[in-house]
Amino acid sequence: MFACIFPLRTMTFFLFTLLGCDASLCCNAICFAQAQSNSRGPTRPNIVFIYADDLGYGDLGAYGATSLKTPHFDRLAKEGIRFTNAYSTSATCTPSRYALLTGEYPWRQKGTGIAPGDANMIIAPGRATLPAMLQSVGYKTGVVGKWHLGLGEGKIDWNREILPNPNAVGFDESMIMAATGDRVPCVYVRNGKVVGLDPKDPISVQYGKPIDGIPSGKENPEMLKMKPSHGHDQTIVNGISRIGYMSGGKSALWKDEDMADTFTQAAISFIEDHRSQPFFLFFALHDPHVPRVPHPRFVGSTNMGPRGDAIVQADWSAGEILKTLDRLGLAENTLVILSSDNGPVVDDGYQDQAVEKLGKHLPAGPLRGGKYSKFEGGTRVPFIVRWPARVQPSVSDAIVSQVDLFASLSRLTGGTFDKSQAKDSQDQLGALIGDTKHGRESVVIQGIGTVAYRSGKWKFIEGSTGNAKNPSTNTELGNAKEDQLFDLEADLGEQKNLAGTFPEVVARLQGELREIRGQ
Ligand code: NG6
Ligand code: CA
Repeated sequence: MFACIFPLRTMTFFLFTLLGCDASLCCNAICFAQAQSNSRGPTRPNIVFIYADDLGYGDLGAYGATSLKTPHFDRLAKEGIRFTNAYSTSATCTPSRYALLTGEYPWRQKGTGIAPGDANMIIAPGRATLPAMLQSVGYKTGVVGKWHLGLGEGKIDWNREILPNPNAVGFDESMIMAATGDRVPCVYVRNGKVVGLDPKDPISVQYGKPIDGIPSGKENPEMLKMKPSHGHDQTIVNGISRIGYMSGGKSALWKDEDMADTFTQAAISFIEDHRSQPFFLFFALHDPHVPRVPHPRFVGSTNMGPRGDAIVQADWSAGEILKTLDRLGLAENTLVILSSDNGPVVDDGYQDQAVEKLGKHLPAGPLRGGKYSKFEGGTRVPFIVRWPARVQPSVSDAIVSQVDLFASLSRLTGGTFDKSQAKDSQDQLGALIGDTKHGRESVVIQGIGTVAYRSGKWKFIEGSTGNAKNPSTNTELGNAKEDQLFDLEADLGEQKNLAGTFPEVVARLQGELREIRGQ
């Protein structure tokens, strides 16, 4: 299939070059042309980004887990590059996704915190995005799964086409849930329209105020098959109470047990439909986010209860994608990236035995903290890159951030982007495909709201008045009154605060961070 596409593309690039173009486009064209002549085969790969939700650094066999088996994730690691110093920008979902798609650190923009289920589109249509950049160089782009970046404008009418939706920010196709599994509305939205909606049973959604006559976890706990441990006591859907209130839409409500099957099938269909052209699939799994309700065939696949079983289900979803690429003969020239939007959490609001059955398993592996945290467990995430046609299997300690995918994939595919918009995205293509073991010099990471900074081996967390622990999830948030400085090479678990011993390093990192933040 690439045989007929590449010559045409190459000609287009040379034409651009002849006619004159801006410096970055020329560079991209030249880089692309160089890549074209690489004897190792075609270079403009399909791209599949598999984004698990709340999957921790220690949750995969390839990263040391022994209490559960993740053969498909491990296969990716064996056939690709396993990164040990890769970061999501943030320790929660919405900001990490914002950064991934826009190439901008989320804390630069208001309104990028955890979005409610009725939030409006956070990424403005027309803004430079990773999928729009890929679209502009001929990729077919699709998002399947968890969106959590808002929809529509003003009060959303879930009974009509919702505009704007992901299709307005660079995706040709979208099959999503609006926010999270634990937030209403509990329906799928395909290309802006609620799937399976009966117009005679319209959907109403509201946050803050209950809807009269609709059962809630708070008022009707006897109706629940899984009880909340904190929060999550509002409208009941499928025997599980959620955050927010909704009524109507009975025929459109999802069944949590079938969600992984539904999304995985949609992802497979996208690949099948676009097998003969370059495509970009953003496959955003819901697992293992709460509520953890895996399909019955995965129940009991670990001794860890629903959290472990949901991880095995996530691994299965990834495996189905790999199988599809193999079946269609696309594996060789498809760049598959696996990562997670933030670190792990054990009790995130439901009584699902995650704490009781954790046993010896360490969801964040050797790292301190987890989801919501400025310690490494919050944002240092699994990150694997497989591209058989180009990438040699290895382990890389290069520092990379998900915010870098925009610039890096732009160089890879010959696309251009507005550096003033994607201002934090660094071209780390060399590190990502294993040409160098050297990545970023430094990276800013975000806990809940506030940020921390890593430069080389040093990690700096500025003193603050924030809570040391999230009392509900029991996560250490990384906050302390005094400044904290850790040597991550000697002390990966961030136990020994060296701020008093190396005040000059604290001062340097503080200055660098201020500069990056533009203060
Ligand atoms: C929190 C929820 C948590 C989860 C999180 C978002 C409560 C008490 N906790 O507010 O359960 O939904 O938001 O997670 O409501 S994320 O991975 O999408 O960022
Ligand atoms: Ca998440």
